[in-house]
Amino acid sequence: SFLINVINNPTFQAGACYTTFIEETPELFSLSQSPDRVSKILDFLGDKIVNVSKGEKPYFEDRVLPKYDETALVYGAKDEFKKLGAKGFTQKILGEKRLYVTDTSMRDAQQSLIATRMRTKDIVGAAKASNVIFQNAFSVEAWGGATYDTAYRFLKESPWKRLEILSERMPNTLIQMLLRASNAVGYSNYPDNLVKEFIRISAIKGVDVFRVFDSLNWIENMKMPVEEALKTGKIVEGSLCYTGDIMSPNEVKYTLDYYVEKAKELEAMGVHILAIKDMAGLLKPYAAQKLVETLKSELHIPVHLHTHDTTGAGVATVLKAAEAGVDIVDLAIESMSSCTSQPSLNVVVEALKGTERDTGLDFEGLDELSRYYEHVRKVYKANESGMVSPNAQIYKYEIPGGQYSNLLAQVTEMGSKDEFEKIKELYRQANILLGNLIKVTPSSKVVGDLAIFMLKNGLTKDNILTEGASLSYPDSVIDFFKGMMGQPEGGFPKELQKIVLKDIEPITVRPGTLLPDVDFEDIKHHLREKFDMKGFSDFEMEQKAVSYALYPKVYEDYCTHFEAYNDVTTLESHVYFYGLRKGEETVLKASEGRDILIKFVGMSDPDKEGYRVLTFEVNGILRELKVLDKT
Ligand code: 3PY
Ligand code: ZN
Repeated sequence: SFLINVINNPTFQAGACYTTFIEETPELFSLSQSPDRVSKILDFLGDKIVNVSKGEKPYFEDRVLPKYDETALVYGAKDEFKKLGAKGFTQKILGEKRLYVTDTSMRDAQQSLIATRMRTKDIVGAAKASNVIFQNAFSVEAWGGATYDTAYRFLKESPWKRLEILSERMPNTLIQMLLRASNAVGYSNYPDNLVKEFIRISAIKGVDVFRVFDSLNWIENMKMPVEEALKTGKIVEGSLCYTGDIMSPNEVKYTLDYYVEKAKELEAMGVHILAIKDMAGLLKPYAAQKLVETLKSELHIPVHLHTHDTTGAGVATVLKAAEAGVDIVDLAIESMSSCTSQPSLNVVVEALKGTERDTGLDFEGLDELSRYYEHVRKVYKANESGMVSPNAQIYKYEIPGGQYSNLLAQVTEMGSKDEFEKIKELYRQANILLGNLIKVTPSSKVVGDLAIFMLKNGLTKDNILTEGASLSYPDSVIDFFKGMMGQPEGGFPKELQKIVLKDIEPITVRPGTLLPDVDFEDIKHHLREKFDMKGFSDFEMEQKAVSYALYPKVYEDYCTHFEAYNDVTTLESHVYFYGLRKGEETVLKASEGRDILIKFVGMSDPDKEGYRVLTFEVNGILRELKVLDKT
């Protein structure tokens, strides 16, 4: 009957099985790979070989999974949470001297360093070791933010599946996600019933800690998602985004009082933890000390600090916050840390050894994880931002970690890389024009889009109200001024609002109250009509409907890709991105201990129509494939 279960499993039927999963549980498998699956994978490889990266394919060594003590009896934060509940566990943290740590390597670090391109295979490769190594930590941030969208869009894999595997492999670890309040894991406000459904399913699939933030710190927008997350029984962090400089005598908007007042509102809402989300790395060490000291004296819940190391002051900020009594800090494994990412976990752990804020984490284990990620990161070289040293200019420009590299890429794509200095200055000006905003996804996109628009149209903050009066503005800027992201602190700048909106009337209520509910039954029907969705459970269809509702086109493209090429997640990452080099082999794991060995033998020149003939060996038997050269 066990066998029947496996055979009837829709994921299995679709051929979607992780190599690593199979490697470790060979007893589950007793079916041969279908010939259809092999052909589809050959099509996929053929296209990559011919149409990606002309010339020599880069060479990458195979990964070696991080070692850990497989016999260790693990008792982690998740066990404590299960015993004490969300409130009990978080209140217990308040009484402890130990500095708790969240490892962000699987989410924000890779989002900020390599454009969120890390594939599930590489992420879950670190999971079992992380579960042991982080048993004295608070959590591992592994989901949400940009990971949801990029999984489907660029990696052609399901973010739900990633979450499922992570929770299987990290049973003692709290898995944390970043939720953009009513924007969920997207870039604009979604209908309430969609946000609720997303939260409900995320909790079931394995999210243990929800960090909720709003891109304008508009508490009104955070209420519904916070309440929904609280209903799941999981841990809920209310997060305030940090901008400006509380130590500056010129700071009149984002002052210490501003943060304290908002923090109290979140505490009153019932969140278990208050998070300070310093997404651009603007929180200077002495500001951190002051902010944390003050929040600690005003609140009765733990304070969790999130910062980025863009300026290079990240470790100092974390240590000052630790001195001031912060309860939990976000850090990234060394080889995934610094610059636009989080400060280094390894160095903070060492720095606090023997002090009363000792994290209780073991350096050797962290070092092992660092070597693993260092190796894996090489495959994603093409997505590195190119930022190699810290940048204190960020204090002036206030560009979030994840956006910095994105903006650079956008400007490079426009063929004006030399204008990056100009763009940064225009970003600063756009922020002033928009009324000095909190800048974080998606409000940061509004500022970035306006800056690029200004560059393209020769506008500055001094001439936009005249020269820019008759232009049509980017959608994100229009949406913002319409009030579709919420209400910014201090209101909208009226003159620019009029120019951007022309005759459109802005709203002043929470956008979610105006958006019509999503019809999930209708979506499921649509998906069943369009794609082969036989054999999925009701719950699986609910996940798919949510994915479609959040990202209709991206999700459909993913389904189309799946039908054309089948499951590509089992391929090694360098093979997924670049195909095979001449003579290179890859193994498709199959049942009965029978692996399928695919070797790329060579290819012909293109014929008159542009087709090349590729020769493969599949388990030693020659197979030819015609592939259109689109380059
Ligand atoms: C996200 O929303 O993805 C972020 O990381 C914001 O800082
Ligand atoms: Zn961040």
